[in-house]
Amino acid sequence: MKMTFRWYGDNDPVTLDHIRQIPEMTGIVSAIYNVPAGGVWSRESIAELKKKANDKGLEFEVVESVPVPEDIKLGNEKAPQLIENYCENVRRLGEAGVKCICYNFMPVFDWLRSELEHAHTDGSNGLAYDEETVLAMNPLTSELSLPGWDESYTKEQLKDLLKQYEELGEEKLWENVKTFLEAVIPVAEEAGVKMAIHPDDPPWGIFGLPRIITNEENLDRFLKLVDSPANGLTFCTGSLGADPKNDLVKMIRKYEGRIHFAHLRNIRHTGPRQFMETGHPSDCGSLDMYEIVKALHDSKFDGYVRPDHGRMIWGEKGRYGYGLFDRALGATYLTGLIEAVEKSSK
Ligand code: DNO
Repeated sequence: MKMTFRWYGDNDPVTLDHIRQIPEMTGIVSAIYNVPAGGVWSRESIAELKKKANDKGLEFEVVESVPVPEDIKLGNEKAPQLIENYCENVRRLGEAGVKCICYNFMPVFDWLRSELEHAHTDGSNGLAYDEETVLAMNPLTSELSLPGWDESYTKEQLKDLLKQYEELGEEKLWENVKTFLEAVIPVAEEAGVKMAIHPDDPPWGIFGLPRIITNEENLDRFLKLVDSPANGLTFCTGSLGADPKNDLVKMIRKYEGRIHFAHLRNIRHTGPRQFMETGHPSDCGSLDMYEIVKALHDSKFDGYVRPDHGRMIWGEKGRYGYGLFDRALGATYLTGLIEAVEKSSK
């Protein structure tokens, strides 16, 4: 397993110098951020990002994300050209030595939370989710804005998108993801790139939006749409684990060979459809991180791992979920778990 760290580029308050000093860190997970979803990334910008990482002794083998534009998910008349652009990005990234691309197929919103600075008893704070609060922010019926998304869309755009997806429905979304995979996976195979879809976060539908990458049954269906190792998963424990019905350890063992990237973080269930993000160690939350790492090890997972959302600790003010300190603690804890699991199974 290769330990990696997400880096948001030159505007990220977390620097490559910070990242390289975290023990056992092998590389960054990053993207080209100044091209809107659907655009083609220039070879120069990819090479420049790689060079920046390499100059600091870090690899650049994982991209998170090449975003999938809404037009592809909606399968409208713009989709074929945009899928072609997507394929071109996969080719270019493969040429530059990228081995894994993380992406998602979540309509409109990527992750959703009700609170970005939920206060913990130890004085730290982090992201939290409470279904009732989120539902009260339904863009169709309320003027409240969703934390983290208030600047991304106007109310009118949101309403329009929500309507389009309501008309689309879940089965059509499945068809559209199949069309996408049928075009992209052969290109990825040729480029030596593993595609790794990120689960929906949280893993259930909200505001009538269809969400399909949510549970074992749907992951089974997804992996069969195009049955190739290049069509794989980002196994995000915090996202899938938000639904206590998801048996993460069983799923990891089942998807041997199809998990290419693991986002390892803990959450604490605080009620039905209610959770908060905690420190990474098992005792901090509801997920057994030791069993998760052990299942990855037992299923011969040799892909990329990264700590995921961290809390804000020690007075840090940073990008929500992506500060330095708690993620660095998470990385170090995970490195310890990996060493223990590896040595005890020799
Ligand atoms: C949240 C992240 C997600 C992830 C995308 C992948 O913090 O894990 O935003 O990057 O869903 O496309």
